[in-house]
Amino acid sequence: MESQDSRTPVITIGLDSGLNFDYSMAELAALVEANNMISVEEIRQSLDRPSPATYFGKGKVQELAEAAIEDDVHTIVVNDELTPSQIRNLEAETQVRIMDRTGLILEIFANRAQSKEAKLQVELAKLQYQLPRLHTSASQRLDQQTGGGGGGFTSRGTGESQTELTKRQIGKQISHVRHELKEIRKSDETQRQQRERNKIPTVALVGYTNAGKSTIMNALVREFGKGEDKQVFVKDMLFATLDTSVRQLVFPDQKKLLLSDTVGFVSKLPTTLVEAFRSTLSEAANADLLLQVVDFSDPNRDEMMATTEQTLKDIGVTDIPMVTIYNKADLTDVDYPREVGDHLVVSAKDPASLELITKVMKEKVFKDYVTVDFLIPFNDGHVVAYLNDHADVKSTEYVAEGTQLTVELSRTDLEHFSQYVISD
Ligand SMILES: Nc1nc2c(ncn2[C@@H]2O[C@H](COP(=O)(O)OP(=O)(O)OP(=O)(O)O)[C@@H](O)[C@H]2O)c(=O)[nH]1
Ligand SMILES: [Mg+2]
Repeated sequence: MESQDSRTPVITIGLDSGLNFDYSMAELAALVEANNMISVEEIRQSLDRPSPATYFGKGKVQELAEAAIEDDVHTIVVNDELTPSQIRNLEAETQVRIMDRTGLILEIFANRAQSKEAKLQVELAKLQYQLPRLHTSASQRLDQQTGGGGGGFTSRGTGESQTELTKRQIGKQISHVRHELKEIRKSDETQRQQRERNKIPTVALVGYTNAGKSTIMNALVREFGKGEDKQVFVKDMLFATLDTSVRQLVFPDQKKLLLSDTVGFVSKLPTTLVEAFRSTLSEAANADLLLQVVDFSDPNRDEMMATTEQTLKDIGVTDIPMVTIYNKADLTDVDYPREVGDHLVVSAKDPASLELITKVMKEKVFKDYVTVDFLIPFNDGHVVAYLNDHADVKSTEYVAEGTQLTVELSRTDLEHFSQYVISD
């Protein structure tokens, strides 16, 4: 028997401004559940433009206040980012806590963050969200003070300097967090530069949250991860992954690439979060190839793809080649695995699908690899050793002048060893 629902009941409400509204409200309900809450009533209003003071129209706010009493809820979740004064006014009218979409996503991220870096990034986003909102609580305090009959000017003065003080404290905290993040990232940056030098191609998994990115990553690492088979966290929930993981894959033909998995997207991802996670997301920005993973079984997959594309644009990723992976095909009745142009239809739980993903990924990433014949004098035996370790040696023959090899290798390696190429 299921014990009593431990989730906090809330009312969800959104303004229907036309575009993708059903999707947006369904997404809000999922976000609410990801935060251990449950929507017991969904209210909608059609308005062309939100009211500057209360976001919703007067009648709707009244309805909301009554619904809160009737449903006995203490929190109302609004499907948009509100201004500080809208939150304050709505709270005054409804007498319950108003949580906007940004506040909700920040709370989920705060609960999910595991690593030090993720925690600091969420902290930074929260502080930046709070900063312009400080005035609200401070002036509220001020109102209360004045209302309590305190001497007008004096308490106003105190209230204001308090706000200033808190703002300064938050400002200090922000620079402190930034500093700590910078320290942590120094080593990341060194690693990235090292990779740049080694010219190992990188592939980044991107896409909507819960699409199956980490599942694909784990499966590929299990197969091709050389001594780096550390698995990443997979769970059927929103924002399971908040940290970027990078793993090296080495294929049987010696070709190597770096695969990275990172935070999933959701529509209207708060700008403070995108800002704070920019460095984590830069793994995608620096990739040679993006694999966009889509939950093919989700009726909202088109909107989810649009969300992913918009978020990529927001973080400045515009011209990286991309392969779309329609995942979770096992939950649909379409055939898989299939390759249709730049699209793959697969299931991360199916070995043949993983083979197809690997094949396509390699074709794209190693497309400028070339096959050449080398003649390497016996004195330069170290070159033969290097090529055997780092390139796909297709044939080896010993002739009078040295070792003759047919090798498939990257252009960087070719430049290195161009002196040994047999020209005909
Ligand atoms: N049936 C089925 N389930 C899948 C498939 N791929 C992933 N899943 C499940 O979907 C859920 C989410 O998978 P994850 O790999 O954590 O998704 P993600 O894209 O990394 O999600 P975030 O880290 O939240 O962005 C898990 O419960 C997986 O087991 C698939 O091809 N078929
Ligand atoms: Mg994940």
